[in-house]
Amino acid sequence: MTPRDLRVEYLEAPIGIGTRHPRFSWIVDHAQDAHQLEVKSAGVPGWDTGVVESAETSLIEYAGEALTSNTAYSWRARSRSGDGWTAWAESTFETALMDASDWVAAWVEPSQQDAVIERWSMLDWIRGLGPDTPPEDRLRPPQLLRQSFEVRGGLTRARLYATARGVYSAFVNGERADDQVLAPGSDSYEHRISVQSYDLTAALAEGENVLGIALADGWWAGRLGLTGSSAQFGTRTSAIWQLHLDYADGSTEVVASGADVRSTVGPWVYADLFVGENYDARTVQSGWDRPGFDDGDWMAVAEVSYDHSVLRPFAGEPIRRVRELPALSVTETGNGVIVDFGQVIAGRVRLRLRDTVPGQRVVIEHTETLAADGTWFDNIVGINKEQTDVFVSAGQDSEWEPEFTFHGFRYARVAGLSRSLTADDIVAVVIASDLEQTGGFEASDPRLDRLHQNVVWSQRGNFLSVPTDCPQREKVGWTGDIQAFVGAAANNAQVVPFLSRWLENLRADQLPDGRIPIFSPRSPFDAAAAANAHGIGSIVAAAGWSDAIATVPWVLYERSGDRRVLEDNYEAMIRWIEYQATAAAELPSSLVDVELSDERKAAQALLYNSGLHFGDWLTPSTMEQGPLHEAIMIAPALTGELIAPMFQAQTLTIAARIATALKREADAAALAARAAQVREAFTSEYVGADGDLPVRLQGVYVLALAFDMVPVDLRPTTAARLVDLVQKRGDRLDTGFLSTPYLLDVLCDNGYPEVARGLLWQSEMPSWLYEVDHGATTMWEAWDSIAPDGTIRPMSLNHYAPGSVDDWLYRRVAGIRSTSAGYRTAVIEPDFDIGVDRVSAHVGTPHGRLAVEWEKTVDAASVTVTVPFGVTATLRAGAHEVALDPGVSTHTLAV
Ligand code: RAM
Repeated sequence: MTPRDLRVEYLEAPIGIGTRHPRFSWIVDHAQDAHQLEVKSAGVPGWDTGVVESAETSLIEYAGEALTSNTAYSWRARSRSGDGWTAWAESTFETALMDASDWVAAWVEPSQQDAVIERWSMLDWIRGLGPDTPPEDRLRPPQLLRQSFEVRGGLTRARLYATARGVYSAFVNGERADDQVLAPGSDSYEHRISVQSYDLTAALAEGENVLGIALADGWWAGRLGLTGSSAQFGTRTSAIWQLHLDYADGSTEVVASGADVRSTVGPWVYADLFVGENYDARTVQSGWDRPGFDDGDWMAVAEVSYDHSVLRPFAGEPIRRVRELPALSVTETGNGVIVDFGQVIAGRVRLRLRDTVPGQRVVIEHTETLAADGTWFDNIVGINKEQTDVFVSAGQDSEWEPEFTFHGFRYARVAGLSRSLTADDIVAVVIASDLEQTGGFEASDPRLDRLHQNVVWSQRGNFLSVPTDCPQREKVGWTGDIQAFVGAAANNAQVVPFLSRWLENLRADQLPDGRIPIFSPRSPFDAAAAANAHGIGSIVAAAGWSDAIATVPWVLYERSGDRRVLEDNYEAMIRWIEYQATAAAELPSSLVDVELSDERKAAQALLYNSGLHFGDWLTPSTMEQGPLHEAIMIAPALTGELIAPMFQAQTLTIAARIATALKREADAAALAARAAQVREAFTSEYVGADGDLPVRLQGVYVLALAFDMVPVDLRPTTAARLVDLVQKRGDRLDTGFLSTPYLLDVLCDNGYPEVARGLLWQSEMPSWLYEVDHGATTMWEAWDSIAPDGTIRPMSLNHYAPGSVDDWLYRRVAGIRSTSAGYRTAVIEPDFDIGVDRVSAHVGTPHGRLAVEWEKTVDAASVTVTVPFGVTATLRAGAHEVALDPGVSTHTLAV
């Protein structure tokens, strides 16, 4: 059997890769003892590894002659086992424009652009301020850009490289250039802008051809973040592209954006990621992106001399329409038609319009939940959070879907139609970064299945260009959220390319003093806003948020074995560590007026425990105390001082492990020694002789145990105190963003698996199944986003962070655990006492799918495991251990 699933940088036959050292992977269905790999391109000396005596099939790094830009390569691999060599398996890849010097094109800027600057502060948001004019008076229309060019006969290959300061869609000769949406995605545009690659060979014809670009504000100039301020990166949109044409006679041509490009305003009144889109079909100029169209009354563009060095070939999967959901119900109200799609998503609707008259205005609003009585309710408050689309009809039957916006919603309300809407007239279009879904979890309990599905949906809704907090209120790449969720995310999908690209942004956003910001991309506007704010708005870096620079790479490495993700982020995490060490000199506010012994001073000087942090954000019991904007400040105040040094120690430990993996032994030893010092200082300052901690909140105990902040001999009493806290809350959790990922593991690891199981099955608020029982279809931001009496908090219903429990379902309930990087070794250790009869789950490993299915009867359990070649797995149940052979095997165990 030949190698299968050939990948370059995780992708099948990618075009437009940007690395000079791509890695090659494949999967084999035998025990490989050697491999051989060849890479070739016309006219370039190839690379042949020769016979390599190695079982490795994953991420084998290219080490041939330097790859050149805009070049097609073919490669092949074969694998040897006891049965001899396989046949060769073949695939291809292509490079993008890898160097700034490859760019001859100019950035082109449509001239008719009124600057739209709306600046709001967090205080404005809290005070309920906002614009007092309608969006059509404040927002501006997207632009169309058009370039006509000639193609000769004998074209063999055409590749377009394009991007924008804004969001754009590319069209060729009247068709879309491909199926991606909202390109180039969100980036830290000051430092890097992703360039998309398109194969246009089949789309071009001999003679005149036309390239069209529709260009809107997007993340560059549109409204964004908590405050809904606009123009956070820049005020004017622009685009750049370069089309490379190869002919059969060996000649090449380049069509580049420049002064010959024409522009005009498009058929949109406005389009904004937050407010929504307003499209006036009466102003469509049909044929604008085809040859023969007269653009005589369009305007000349301006060339802008931006630096080409920010241009980076896009890596990973673009945003696409990943699925469509039918309407489950359509209900006429006196005030529009409410459509229920049955699922909270990120996306928009596609609507069929009939019997309209010219100028008829159809308005589509979006929300995640209705009020308890079924009436329309907007759960997202804030400035510019309208999530409302408008279609103005030209009087023709048509189908319409917005182009440059997306919303977080389950329900749409449509008003302004001339005939009643049927379910056939409308679908919800889900958009997301189109990651390969590699995992799955199912149990014989529908509530657990729903919980898992809710996590998957929140992951889908928030893996949209960058990992975001929520797809309707902020759409921001909060570091703490992904820090908490990365483990779960990595089971469900192939997240390495997506998160590696985001980490590149995060590193670009690192401050010169080493601080890793609380979200990325971070704009110049964000930096200025933090500098001018007081209190929570002034936070730039924070414990548990900034630590994403260590946690995310480490978890990715654990699951994928990808060392590059460690190498790339190592220096940045060390700089963050050094920042913490320097900031440790400052005393926490609780100690500034306290007389300290020399010993205590020395201990305090090691601890990063000053400054403002989000702490164990949204801890349930703290949220019960007062109005929302006051309640959210309680956990930061109570837990910041304790939690910051805990993350400091944990990040040092993770960095030490990373240094070991990178064979930086001296660093590893130094980092581990510093971690030990921090832990010792923490113990002497905060851990009582009886294992008690100064703040009696579950999350503080959970993190202290998870991060080894408590000396071994005190662990049992600390754990007992945690259990006591759980019981005092009526066997319910009381953990915030940072501690929830560790809660159930800590209980299991300290001898309280039955308490962990009880929390999983708890159905009273706050609990995971409370949400499920109350109709949740995604994970909620707060455990009480919808209270038992139906009261809805103005909070998001689509935040993946509390869905970190999904990782526990895979690791502890199904029992699949990677025990060395990239599942080289794995343990299968199901929890037969979890309270269900049957579980099946699988994850994608670098070696193929690792799956487990178990079923329990009264006193026995039957476990079927599918182990790919390349994974050495052990089945464990209590004291019982079985070494698993590759392939499928079934085991009956007494339990
Ligand atoms: C909220 C975000 C996010 C969280 C920050 C601290 O507004 O939604 O989830 O990380 O605040």
